[in-house]
Amino acid sequence: MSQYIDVSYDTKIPNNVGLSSDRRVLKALEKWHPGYLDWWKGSGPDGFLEDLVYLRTAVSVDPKGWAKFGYVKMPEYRWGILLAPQVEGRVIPCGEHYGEPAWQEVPGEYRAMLRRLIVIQGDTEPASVEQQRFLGKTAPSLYDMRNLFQVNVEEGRHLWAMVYLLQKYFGRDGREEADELLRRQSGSVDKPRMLGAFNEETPDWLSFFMFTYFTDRDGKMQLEALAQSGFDPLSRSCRFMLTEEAHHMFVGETGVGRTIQRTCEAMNEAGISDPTDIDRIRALGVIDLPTIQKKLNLHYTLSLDLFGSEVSTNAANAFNAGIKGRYQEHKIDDDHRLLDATYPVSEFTDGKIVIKDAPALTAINMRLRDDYTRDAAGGVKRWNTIIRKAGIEFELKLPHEGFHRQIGTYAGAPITPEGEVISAGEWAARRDEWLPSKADGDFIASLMVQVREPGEYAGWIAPPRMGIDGKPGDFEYVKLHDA
Ligand code: BYC
Ligand code: FE
Ligand code: FE
Repeated sequence: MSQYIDVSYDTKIPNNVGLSSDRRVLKALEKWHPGYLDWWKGSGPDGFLEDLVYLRTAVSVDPKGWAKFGYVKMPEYRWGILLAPQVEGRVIPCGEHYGEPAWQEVPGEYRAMLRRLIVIQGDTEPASVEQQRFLGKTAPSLYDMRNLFQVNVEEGRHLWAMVYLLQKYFGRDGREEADELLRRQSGSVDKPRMLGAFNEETPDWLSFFMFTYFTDRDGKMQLEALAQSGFDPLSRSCRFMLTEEAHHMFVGETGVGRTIQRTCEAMNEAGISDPTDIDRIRALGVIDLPTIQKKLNLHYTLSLDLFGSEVSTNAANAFNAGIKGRYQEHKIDDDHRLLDATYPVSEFTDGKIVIKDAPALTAINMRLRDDYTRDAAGGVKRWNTIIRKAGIEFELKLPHEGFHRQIGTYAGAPITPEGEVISAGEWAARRDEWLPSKADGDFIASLMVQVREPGEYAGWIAPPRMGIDGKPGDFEYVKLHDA
């Protein structure tokens, strides 16, 4: 089979999968496309259909130089089907088929499991766009607005990636699932999105940055695990999606970092050294560090829930089938079958937190979550460096894994961010110490105003250190049609 590196533009849908000679799938995608555009117009960025946005579009799947930048109206963005190049001689990296050639077609016995994972992955992508629908109206700069829209069009492309797999490999029920992906809606009562965190609101820009830092990072970990799939088309899709994911987490990390930076600067300018002097700090028009910690607590814990239960037969089955691997499976030095191995898992029983050894095969979710927590800790360290350099005494922390959980062993357990088990009554009474309250939300909302002069930034956030694509500070990242 030939390798497709460059993207072909000979059909309406850019691709490197030879779509022009695959009439059946091309027709299915062309049939799905208008519904996608309707969804984008009705559920995507609200009020920005006519504006020119400086976006990158993939023109190659070569890790060097795959992107081209230019002004595009979002509904005209060229969403494409892009797979990372096929690896010659790739084998199934885990489970009972370990070492057998990777599947190029759906293995019949795992069809339902595979379809379910692809549908769940696909469901999160449009969900995040829906959650972020109204943020353009309060963008703190054109630079940030552009980054939001870049993330949005790429999540749209991730939906295309999963829809392609469904339509190409799953026939009629794949096409039905592809249609359903446009019917569910984030936060809907009748037809909600499938996973908890994707039905929550992203009400303001600090939430957006926390979401892209913490929840897109769940995306990264899940994509890493699916990139290890023995079903090669899924592996190749996810490998390419990961190259885009890096930018989403960059937006999150730098967004939170710039928010912290501005708060620290404002405190220093005003001679306030106590980070808990919240009223005086808020009067400066910046977000106090304790409130930033609360937002962190919320988005981190919602994201932990996305890993499923610590002990899971679903996860064991997927691993054993060779459908979903572990993070960096190929770098792990073990038998890749986990026949006798154990892994420490947390358990909340009789009001106590205990760590037990469980069969490693059933602890796949817990292990991926642990990898996630390590990965997420890096940025928190860098945020703390910003605070320390400003000479302010405050440290952001990832809360305990048992705090504010809705899935798994800790679901509903009254545990503090420090990991202390308390009574349910005390937890409820102290909730607002740890998670954003209505008043916190109202305050943050009061700072959210759209800034649309090139090179200018809202008062609560510092400018970025560098532009996108090497552009100067006053670059007009979005040309607003009503400007
Ligand atoms: N909410 O055995 P269990 C991204 C369900 S993010 C609601 O504990 P399993 C992105 C579960 O479905 C990455 N339900 O867990 C980020 C099951 O229900 P059924 C998305 C939940 O199955 C930002 C039952 O509980 N990709 O890409 O091992 C922007 C028992 O499940 C939740 C993936 O997630 C929850 N949080 O693991 C844009 C990868 N958790 O089937 C995009 C594909 C569990 O018994 N998905 N349940 O009715 C998976 O690998 C797995 O489905 C999960 C759950 C890891 C999500
Ligand atoms: Fe995505
Ligand atoms: Fe993402």
